[in-house]
Amino acid sequence: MALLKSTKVFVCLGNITPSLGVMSARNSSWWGGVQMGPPDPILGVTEAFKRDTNPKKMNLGVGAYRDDQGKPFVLSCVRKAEALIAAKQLDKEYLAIGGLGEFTKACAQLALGADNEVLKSGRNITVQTISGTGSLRIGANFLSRFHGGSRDVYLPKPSWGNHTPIFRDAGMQLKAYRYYDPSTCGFDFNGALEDISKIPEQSVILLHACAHNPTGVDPRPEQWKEISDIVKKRNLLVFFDMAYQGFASGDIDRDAWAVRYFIEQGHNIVLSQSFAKNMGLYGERVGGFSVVCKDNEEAKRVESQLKILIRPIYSNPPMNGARIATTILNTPDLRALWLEEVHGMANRIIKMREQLAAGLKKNGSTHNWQHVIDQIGMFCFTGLKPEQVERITKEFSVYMTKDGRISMAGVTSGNVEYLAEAIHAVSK
Ligand code: PLA
Repeated sequence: MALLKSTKVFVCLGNITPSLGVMSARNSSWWGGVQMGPPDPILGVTEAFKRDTNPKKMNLGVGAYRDDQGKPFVLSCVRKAEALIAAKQLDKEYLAIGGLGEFTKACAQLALGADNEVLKSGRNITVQTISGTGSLRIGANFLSRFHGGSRDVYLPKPSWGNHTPIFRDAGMQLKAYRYYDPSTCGFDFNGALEDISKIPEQSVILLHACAHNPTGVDPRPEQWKEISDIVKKRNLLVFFDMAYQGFASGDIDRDAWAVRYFIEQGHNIVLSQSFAKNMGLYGERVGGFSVVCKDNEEAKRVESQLKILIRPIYSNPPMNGARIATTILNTPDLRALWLEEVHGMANRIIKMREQLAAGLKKNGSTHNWQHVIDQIGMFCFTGLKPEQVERITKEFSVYMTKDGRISMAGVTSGNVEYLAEAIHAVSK
């Protein structure tokens, strides 16, 4: 009945205004040439998961932390910060184009360390961005517009799936350097050094600061040192993506080591930060983009152009998440609680890695699963082949990206045994 009614209205409207061309506009099409696109390789997995009715289903696609009951986790420090903010009855005026000043200051301090010379001499500019993705895109746009050297950006092979469209849509040319060695499920250090040593001077190189996505494989400090040397020799512009500070080791300073080391070595890096994972602020979209400059005067000029870039895209960033992050970073007891909670999340993931590897062994798997334990951060690059991924999804309702990456943050003590059984069944 309702349907009939609305059809009537529809027809009626069409008939009332034929002279305005409504009928002909309806019959023709503006978008006939638009082809159906594929689902997103990561977020599309969640869509498929939601359609599945199997009560045992597991979503190990997107990297979103779950507690040991498999529930989305809001950190206590976030809840407390929200209460403090609510009590202040703050206004909702627009933020500045570059975001909340207190936030950008605290954000840069978190990455670089509060006593970093760069901050003391004011030779960085940090703007608030729409989480890590927005930061990467503002950075990519900035490079595309102002990096005189080259439009080439070298990504590790493999890299986070969204890096390619972010840089491509900003007009950069995508290139790659070797990073992962499937035969060892580890870092291809020699391959990386060899490839980086051949990158044309003044190109851009993207480095994952810690907890490399999707492989979970990070260089060791002594390897970072050699990478820094080669990058310097090749005169490359370093773009650090730090989306997981705290998630690799549970220690925010330790996870920022590579970024700080590169700066110490004189690299004037650009840096993307996200608070999605380490504060669990996924949907609040809190992030920062920093450019380390030669001096304060250069930083001022860069700032002016970042503002000119941002203004026609989203004018200025949203304030709520930035207020939450700032309150946590700048309130000593909340900051201490946050550090504890980050540690707790990282530790739970490490425990799940151990239990998964043990479960695989218990099921009689003869493969070497040491990499499940050794890999770092949110993800495990299982080594499952696309056809095995297809089977595990079809037969066990275990959802993951096609490359065999699983989000360890979605594994719990309640489902780790089921996961081990499922992986063993498709890989034996
Ligand atoms: N950089 C890397 C390396 C990432 O893995 C992600 C998120 C981001 C940046 C951006 O995150 P943000 O915009 O939410 O701050 N990667 C997720 C989510 C966790 C995603 O794909 O959007 C992933 O599952 O890979």
